[in-house]
Amino acid sequence: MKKTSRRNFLRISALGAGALAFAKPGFSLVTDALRATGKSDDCSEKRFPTYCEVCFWKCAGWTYLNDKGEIQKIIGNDDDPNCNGRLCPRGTGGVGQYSDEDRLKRPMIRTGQRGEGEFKEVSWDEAFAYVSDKMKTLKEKHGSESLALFQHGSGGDHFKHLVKAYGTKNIAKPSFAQCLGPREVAFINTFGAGLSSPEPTDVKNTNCLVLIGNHLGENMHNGHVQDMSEAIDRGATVITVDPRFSTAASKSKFWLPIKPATDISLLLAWMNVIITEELYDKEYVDKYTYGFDQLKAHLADKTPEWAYGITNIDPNLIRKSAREMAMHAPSVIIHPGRHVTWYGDDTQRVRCIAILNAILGSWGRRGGFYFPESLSIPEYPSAEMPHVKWSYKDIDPDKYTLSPSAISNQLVEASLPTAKPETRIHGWIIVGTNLIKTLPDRKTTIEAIKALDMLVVVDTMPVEITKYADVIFPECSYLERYDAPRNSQHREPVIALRMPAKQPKWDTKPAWWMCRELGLSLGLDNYYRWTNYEEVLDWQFKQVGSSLEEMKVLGVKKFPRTEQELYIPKGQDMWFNTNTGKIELYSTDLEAAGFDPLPNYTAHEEPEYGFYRLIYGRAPMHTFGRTSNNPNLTDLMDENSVWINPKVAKEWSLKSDQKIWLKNQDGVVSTFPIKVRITERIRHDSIYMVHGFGHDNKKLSRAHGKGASDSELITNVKIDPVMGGTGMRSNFVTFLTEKPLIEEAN
Ligand SMILES: Nc1nc2c(c(=O)[nH]1)N[C@H]1C(S)=C(S)[C@@H](COP(=O)(O)OP(=O)(O)OC[C@H]3O[C@@H](n4cnc5c(=O)[nH]c(N)nc54)[C@H](O)[C@@H]3O)O[C@H]1N2
Ligand SMILES: Nc1nc2c(c(=O)[nH]1)N[C@H]1C(S)=C(S)[C@@H](COP(=O)(O)OP(=O)(O)OC[C@H]3O[C@@H](n4cnc5c(=O)[nH]c(N)nc54)[C@H](O)[C@@H]3O)O[C@H]1N2
Ligand code: SF4
Ligand SMILES: [Mo]
Repeated sequence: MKKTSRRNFLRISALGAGALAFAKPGFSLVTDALRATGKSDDCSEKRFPTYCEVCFWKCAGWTYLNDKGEIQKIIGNDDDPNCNGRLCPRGTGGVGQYSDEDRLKRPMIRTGQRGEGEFKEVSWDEAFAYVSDKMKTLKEKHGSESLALFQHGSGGDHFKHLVKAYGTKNIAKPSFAQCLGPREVAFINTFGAGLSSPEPTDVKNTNCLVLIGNHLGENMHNGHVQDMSEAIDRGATVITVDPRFSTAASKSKFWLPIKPATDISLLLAWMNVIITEELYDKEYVDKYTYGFDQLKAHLADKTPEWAYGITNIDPNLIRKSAREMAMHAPSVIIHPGRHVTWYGDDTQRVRCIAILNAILGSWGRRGGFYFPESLSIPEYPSAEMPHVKWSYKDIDPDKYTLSPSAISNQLVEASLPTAKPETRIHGWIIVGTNLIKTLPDRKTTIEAIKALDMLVVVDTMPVEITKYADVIFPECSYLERYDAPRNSQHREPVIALRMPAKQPKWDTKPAWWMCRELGLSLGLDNYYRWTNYEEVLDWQFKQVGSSLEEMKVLGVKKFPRTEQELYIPKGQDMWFNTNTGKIELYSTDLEAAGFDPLPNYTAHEEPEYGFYRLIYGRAPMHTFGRTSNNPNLTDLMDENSVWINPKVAKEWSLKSDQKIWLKNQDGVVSTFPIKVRITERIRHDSIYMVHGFGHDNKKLSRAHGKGASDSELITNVKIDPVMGGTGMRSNFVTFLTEKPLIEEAN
């Protein structure tokens, strides 16, 4: 990157970051910063379409080369509704994912023990020979089903095809059971439809946005942050429920600093107010919903006074905020959140959110939720996938029957030596997910890894999980490769192309290439009836009325809607994909599966004296651990800090910027110290830190040892009985002001 443009980038993005985190008035600063980062002032350079891989919002953009043929910048594609031509600071900093000198450079085979991080560099041929040999043995010894794929991000699509062709359906993403799984299950069991991504929340048109532990603005879901900023500018109300005074809270009419783990009680009380004061949408409820009478009876005693004792929220504030959302209905969004695996009763909490939206009539209404559409892009022709003898559904057939996806933590448990032999997993391929930091209960993950016959890791960086790999496949960055078409659901269907702007550096390769080569060496030729991925893309684009050539010029293409209206037309009869054909306030499926058909509040564990609840979240300039070594983004934020309430800091005589260690309820001590940030913005019973720091791979020259890892302190996991997700917020920490003895740590 040229010096001048790098300086420019830093100036602009620093403004973005500052505005996001700290600015008081004028949320539009955020928009300005985004606008500034995305501005193209010179179109003479060569540009190549891409979509961003820095987070899962997948904004479409252009990678620009300068006169010397070097990557100069990435800017948003004006036609993309995910970003409206403006990338967030992380997306602009995506160049750093390419330029990072610490990247994995060549295939490697392990020489030391798993976890030690000792490897030798090998050729791709050697790496493929090694892995195909292991995969053949695995199949002979335990069956192809004993292979599991853990994947997140674009590379996962290519590996999914490969492992299905090999003969397994044990494929999981941490973005289900560690992220949005409970939300999808709750919405499917209420409205007959999940939300997926980008969520069809009509933020652009809303008059009232209610954020419950969903910190849009720090959670930088680009298009929605822009929409929220504009909504605030035109006077929309924001209501935030968060034990922390988040950026969103600072823009809110009402901030409800809830006692953590008590949200269900608040949600029930809100519904109690809305029903007893008859503020709900009667016509909508009568016409479209099932179970209103049961709901009303269920809520009769869930008064704001009852909730006050549980949540610490003043009953008047509960009433006022409930009336406010009802006043704007149906142009109101009780936001379903995204990372919702908190306390183990998460499906039921999100059910409360779904029901509240339903009684306010916001589902299928302008300013509430719209009905998104996407294209159906056919798969490139290949042989039929082989039949599998068992899949993740057979691991524990009576459990999690309402879960639509594989559960990563369940696959980990099925890999333990104590697992049932009929459904035991013996080999893993991991693509684009750093399981050591991503899954809670690290001990179990490592125990499972140690028992595997094979572990292949496909990544771009030397991270925690790569240290455990038998073989590492170094993937090139997203700016150096083709991937599958991005097929986003939106107000209208929209597709985007990612193509390389540069040849892959060193000996790195795209995932599609790895999969084809490995597939051929496994004899799976019939699943790879093409030689170059361009053929696949061109064929796929042609099926939907475009072509690779056209997409190289456009980057993004929109298509007309064909299925239904964006919102429910007034008075129209509707059929919802549930047992009753109605929006189920009372869930017949949950009842049949033995769960509460209407959500109930149950109390959760509390911290012991001297301990504080560990809560975590996002910083606007980073995505989890995947950017913590990015040279552009570490310039903006290179470590996390621990937010501590002044009262607590005083009790412990802690000073700002002092480095301390955190120790959890099970005696686990953070490997690295973390800086103290004393702030009123966090409740006295909790501490807060940004997830993704505290890397322990020494090969990360910028990120190693910077800040602390929340993940290693999350040892108490609350499994959601409905869908198997991992509740991660029932962990408590205390402070150590001196470096603990090694024996004491972990
Ligand atoms: N403690 C704690 N745990 C959490 C969360 C939390 O907030 N706190 N959040 C949860 C949520 S919401 C989610 S969605 C998951 C996310 O979990 P992950 O997706 O595992 O998140 P990352 O830590 O970003 O790990 C991504 C890995 O992909 C690699 N990578 C980046 N780009 C590429 C690429 O182009 N190709 C390949 N092959 N690899 C690439 C990175 O180097 C990194 O090792 O984590 C969950 N786990
Ligand atoms: N910049 C940036 N943006 C991102 C990501 C990123 O890594 N970086 N990751 C993306 C991904 S994959 C996801 S899933 C989303 C996640 O984004 P969100 O869905 O917003 O989830 P979290 O980041 O977990 O949100 C944490 C918030 O919940 C609050 N909280 C903690 N405990 C409680 C509680 O008991 N009750 C309530 N009401 N609030 C509580 C915390 O104080 C914090 O403000 O962000 C996405 N956007
Ligand atoms: S929100 Fe930011 S990081 Fe995520 S895809 Fe868009 S530009 Fe990239
Ligand atoms: Mo997530």
